[in-house]
Amino acid sequence: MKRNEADSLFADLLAGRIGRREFVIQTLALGASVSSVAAVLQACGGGEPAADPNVKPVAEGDLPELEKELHIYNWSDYIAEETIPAFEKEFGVKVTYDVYESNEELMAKLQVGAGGYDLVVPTGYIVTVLAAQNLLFPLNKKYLTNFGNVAPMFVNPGFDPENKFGVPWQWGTTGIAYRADKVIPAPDSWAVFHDTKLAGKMTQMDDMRDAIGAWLKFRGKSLNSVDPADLAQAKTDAIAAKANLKAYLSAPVKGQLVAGDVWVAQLWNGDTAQARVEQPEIAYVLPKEGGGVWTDSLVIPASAPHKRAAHEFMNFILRPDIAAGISNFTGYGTPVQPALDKLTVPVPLPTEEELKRLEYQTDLAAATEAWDQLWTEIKSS
Ligand code: N2P
Repeated sequence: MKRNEADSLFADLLAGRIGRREFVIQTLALGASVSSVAAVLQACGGGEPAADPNVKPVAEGDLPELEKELHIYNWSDYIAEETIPAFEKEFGVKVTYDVYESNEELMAKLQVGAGGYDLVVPTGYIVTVLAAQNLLFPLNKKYLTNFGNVAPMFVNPGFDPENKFGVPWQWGTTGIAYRADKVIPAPDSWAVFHDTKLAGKMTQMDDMRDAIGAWLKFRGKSLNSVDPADLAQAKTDAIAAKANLKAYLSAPVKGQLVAGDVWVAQLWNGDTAQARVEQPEIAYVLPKEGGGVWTDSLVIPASAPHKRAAHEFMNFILRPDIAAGISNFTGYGTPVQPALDKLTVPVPLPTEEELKRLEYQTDLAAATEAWDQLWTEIKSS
């Protein structure tokens, strides 16, 4: 086992930068024995007993009776109009539904304990972060009788082993939306954001992982890189692009693409498909250098007041007809296998060839601070 890395994980644990669970996973990956890791945690005292990642989570005790309320916090434009009313009617539960525009916005709310939410929808790598901070409630699979509908590629994901905390909601990719009637030839590279002829007509996403990640891919690097040289180059590329950007803007850019105020936008495939419904000239491309692929999951905050209703909603959206209804509105892919042939505009699962060009975001762990700093420097440049 490498001593320096273990020491730095230990320092991260003591400083609260990583949780006990993350500490266990990472030190075991470095080759430490289960008993030595347990001894370290015992010496630290406090907290829960360390979870052995090799042991399947045992079901918790029964959940209470179905509560009459449910508070959901989700990304904007990420559900069908009929989903909530149908759930309220069938289960007699009153749903409060709020929206956010980025994982950062969601994290900020959860970390200060605000909101009183029962269900939130973080991207995969954020599930890892929230779980390590003990902010999530482990699912009681007994109440998820429809879990068998989940397509195999979404079962037991790396970011959430054994689906201990999350049920997949939707998956998608991060690429470039553009107005095919105005941008000729069509863009095929992240380099389009360096094209001064399009200055003032372009946006990148208001999300550090996506905005910086694009510039790492542009140089053939991983969008999870923590190498200082890669990040320095990404900063230079990002600042050069920023001179041409109208704004950093995520989902709300759709209106501007439709209106023709923005011609090129870094965006997700589904939000692009939603804009295309209003303006057929809006197209989408995955740049030749590659882009991001992600799965967002429904998870229950540890502090959720209505945990039974949260499980019931999770089980509800795993029904094929409900899942298909959601994807038919959002334009994103469904992780529910028997919903696939019910989509009005098919979003097939990614092929092996596509997956080669795509990369999943992973937790940056101790390097998050360096990325935060870089993003602040880019935005204030
Ligand atoms: C909803 C898009 C959310 C996708 N507008 C981000 N992972």
